[in-house]
Amino acid sequence: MLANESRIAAHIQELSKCTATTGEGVTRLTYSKEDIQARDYIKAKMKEYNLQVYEDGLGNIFGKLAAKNNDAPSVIIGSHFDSVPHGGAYDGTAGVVVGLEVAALYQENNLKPTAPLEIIAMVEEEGTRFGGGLLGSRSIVGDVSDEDLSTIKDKDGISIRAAMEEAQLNPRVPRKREGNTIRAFLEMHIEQGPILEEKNIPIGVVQSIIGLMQLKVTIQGQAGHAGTTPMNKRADALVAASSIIRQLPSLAEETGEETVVTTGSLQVYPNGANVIPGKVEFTVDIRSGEEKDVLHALEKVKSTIHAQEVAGVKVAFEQKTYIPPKSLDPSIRKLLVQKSDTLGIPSCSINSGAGHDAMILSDVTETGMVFIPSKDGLSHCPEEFSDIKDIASSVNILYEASKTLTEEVE
Ligand code: HGY
Ligand code: MN
Ligand code: MN
Repeated sequence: MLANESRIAAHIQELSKCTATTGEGVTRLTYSKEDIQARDYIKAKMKEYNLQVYEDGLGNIFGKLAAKNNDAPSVIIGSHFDSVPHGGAYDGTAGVVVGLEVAALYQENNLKPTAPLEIIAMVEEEGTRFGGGLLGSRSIVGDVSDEDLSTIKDKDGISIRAAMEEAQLNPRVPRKREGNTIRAFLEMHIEQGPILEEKNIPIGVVQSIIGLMQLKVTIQGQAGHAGTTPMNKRADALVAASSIIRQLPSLAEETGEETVVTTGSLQVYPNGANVIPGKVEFTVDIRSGEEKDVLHALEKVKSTIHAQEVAGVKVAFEQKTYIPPKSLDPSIRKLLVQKSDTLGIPSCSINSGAGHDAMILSDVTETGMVFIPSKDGLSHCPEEFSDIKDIASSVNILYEASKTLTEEVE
């Protein structure tokens, strides 16, 4: 029995309705009304597929299929279900749907694995609400402390703990999973770039994931009247910020061809048309396949920022995230290629320019990722699209790989 394309399409369709911006892409912030809508759907489907459902101390959803040896380390399949603002219907969601469909295939084929299969839907991978990103997977490996639940807050000053309680989730439940309780983690994700489509290959088996650094920069100037303040008496925070930002593209090019630097978010305070900006906050996202290039670019960004500290302008920055480049497990990669070949599905090796939960979980367990093509290489926008046929192919590969891994119990 192979993946059921209409069931997959229905999951994608139903989850795409869980958005705060209907008609303008998917906006699903962690613990929001839309998160709860999607969460309820995912939990209902997990129960339908005979999974025992629980939510951990950050709100990650797990669905566990009972096994002959229920205490053996689990094979975990899944991804994240939060989104960027006005994102697409496939980023993260498609990987959760793949997990659900693998569970449905176990049920349809009356399979009781020797070691457990767990399906996972993780929160806050994008960092859209609480900043930084990859929070759900970082929590699973033990990187999120009780204090973080109180100190990490969204732009309205609501802490993770308060937001969880508001969403009827329990922050007192354990968050960390010991690595020895996980046999392997498998994640399907859309490529979010043009390579597979250009090569006309339906499956990319991920070799490595780019290193990423995210900074939050604060420029403090002096607010003032736009009309009465002479130009030589201003400490304009937005002029300083824009001087930094316009230098970032050449700074990336100088560092190396794989290095990319992006400012994606910027807030101006007090944000009045007739007020000289007193303060500006913006992000700087630095990525490269080589750790030395990420660190080199960081140093250049820091000196570019400090160079703006003149005439009453003060600068500060906070490192929100740093994850070095990660290579994924060669034995899992080999298994995924083998299963693709056996199923007659063309595949190629690919490196990821996007960050993924897999890069965090690869610190504690053997981890593998497969990509499927993104139409026109687009992602993080409403136009994001991937073919159900390619999602179904990835299900069949992960289903076969999971069956092998759950039977390899010592
Ligand atoms: O930013 C990323 O690469 C991922 O989409 N969170
Ligand atoms: Mn994303
Ligand atoms: Mn993603």
